[in-house]
Amino acid sequence: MSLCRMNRYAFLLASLAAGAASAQERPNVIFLVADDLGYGDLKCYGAKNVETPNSDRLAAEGLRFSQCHAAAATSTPSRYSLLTGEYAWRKPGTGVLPGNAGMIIGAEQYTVADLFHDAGYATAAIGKWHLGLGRQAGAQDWNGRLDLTPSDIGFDYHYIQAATADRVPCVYLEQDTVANYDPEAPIYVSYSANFPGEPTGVSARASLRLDWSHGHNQSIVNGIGRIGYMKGGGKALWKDENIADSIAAHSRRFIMEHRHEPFFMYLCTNDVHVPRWPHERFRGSTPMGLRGDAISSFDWTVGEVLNALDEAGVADNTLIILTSDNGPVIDDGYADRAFELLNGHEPTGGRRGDKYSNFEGGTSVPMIVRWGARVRPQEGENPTLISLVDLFASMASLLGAELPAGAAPDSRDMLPQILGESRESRPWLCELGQRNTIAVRTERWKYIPPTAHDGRLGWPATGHEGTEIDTGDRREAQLYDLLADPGETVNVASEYPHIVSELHQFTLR
Ligand code: NG6
Ligand code: CA
Repeated sequence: MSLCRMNRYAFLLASLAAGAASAQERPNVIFLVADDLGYGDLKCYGAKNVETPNSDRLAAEGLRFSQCHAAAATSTPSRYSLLTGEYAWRKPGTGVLPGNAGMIIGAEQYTVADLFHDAGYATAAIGKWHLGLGRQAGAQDWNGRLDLTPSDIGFDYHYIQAATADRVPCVYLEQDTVANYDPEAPIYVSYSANFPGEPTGVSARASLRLDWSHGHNQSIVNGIGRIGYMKGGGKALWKDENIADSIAAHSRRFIMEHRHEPFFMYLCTNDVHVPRWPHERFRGSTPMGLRGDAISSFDWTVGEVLNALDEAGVADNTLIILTSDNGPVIDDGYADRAFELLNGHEPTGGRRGDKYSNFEGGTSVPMIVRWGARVRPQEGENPTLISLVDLFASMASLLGAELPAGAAPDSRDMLPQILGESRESRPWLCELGQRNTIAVRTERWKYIPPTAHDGRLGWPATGHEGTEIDTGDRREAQLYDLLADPGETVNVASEYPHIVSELHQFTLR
């Protein structure tokens, strides 16, 4: 008997034991996960220069958390933790993946999608994936059927981008094969060598419609340089300006098709990751250029989901959790003038550090929760400290399901907090930086252990002072008293050695 099937019985037994309470707690659930959207990027979180009416409406109708953290400051480990309930640093090979990586979640692992699936939900993964595909890196047959996909870890349906929009292959995968496959243009992918005769962002730089500032100069797709090499694709290649529309359309369809049964949708937008190339109708919607316009595009997607729920008549019985996979980055390798055009906007809401960083800006993310009348709207921010790794155990609690032994080891049941019934913070949580350093947060303290390197990653190449990526790594231990010093400016490690040693234990692997 498969683990999934066994768990279905465990679920049924647990539901019987829980009695009537769980019978009603079967809302549809949507995790709406933005990419690289910062804590300060939505208007309801204080963003300047951009209107985000749909996200703001969601917040007004529910809860807006101010101390939610992604488990990592980059996508792959953050998403790995969200779907498995396990900190990514427990598993080697979970750093930012190339587009031809094998899938890093094994079929035998129990995911949050398995949890919903076993509870009788229809499940879907739509949008950015970035957790690898296939059993073996580099061995995928992009012209045939992939042999390890979201289908193997609890998702009934998927329509995904393999990795990121800046990585090849630039096609969608739907139900284990390339969507809209073009037999005239077979797809080949390599992360080591170009295909003979194919132009690159170096050889044909003058032809690019969006120049690169760092990396992103290998294959050219739609006039934009990417990471990695690909050949072919033809009609299956995505058009960057239509990605938000494609993801929204498939999300809408999934909602409509499953409106008469409980569903779980893991909806991951491409916005606001690079290359930022929003549809023309969002262009100029902000004074911030492509990055700001990509936030408008993200918010439009939120609106599409809210409208679809209204049209399907299921809005009141749908629990939506809107968040982001990691903190924001201003220049992430394309010359999109994001820095020059900020016009006073602060993507991290003033928190120190960006995406990649162990400082708070690296993992601080918005979290908005709405669930009809079940979650009573709260004015202002909800300061409960919570990690996205906690969503898994919290959803198990929602469903009254018992997890198989060993599943979601790092996830805590924070359901009362997510529903606004408790404001008890998580006692501590881990924040994984780009260089694999594990920082630790409590309500008051932030601890970053000493590492062998300092924090400069050495890009971008914009030449603007203050825009280098700083991972927060230092050779000495760092301790910040966030209540007195939310900007992490004064290292008080030497004044509080007992706090340092107490928190250091959580950084041991
Ligand atoms: C970096 C890329 C960056 C982005 C990131 C992953 C360069 C210079 N930078 O290596 O553009 O793709 O990886 O982002 O290539 S994430 O949000 O998916 O983790
Ligand atoms: Ca990301």
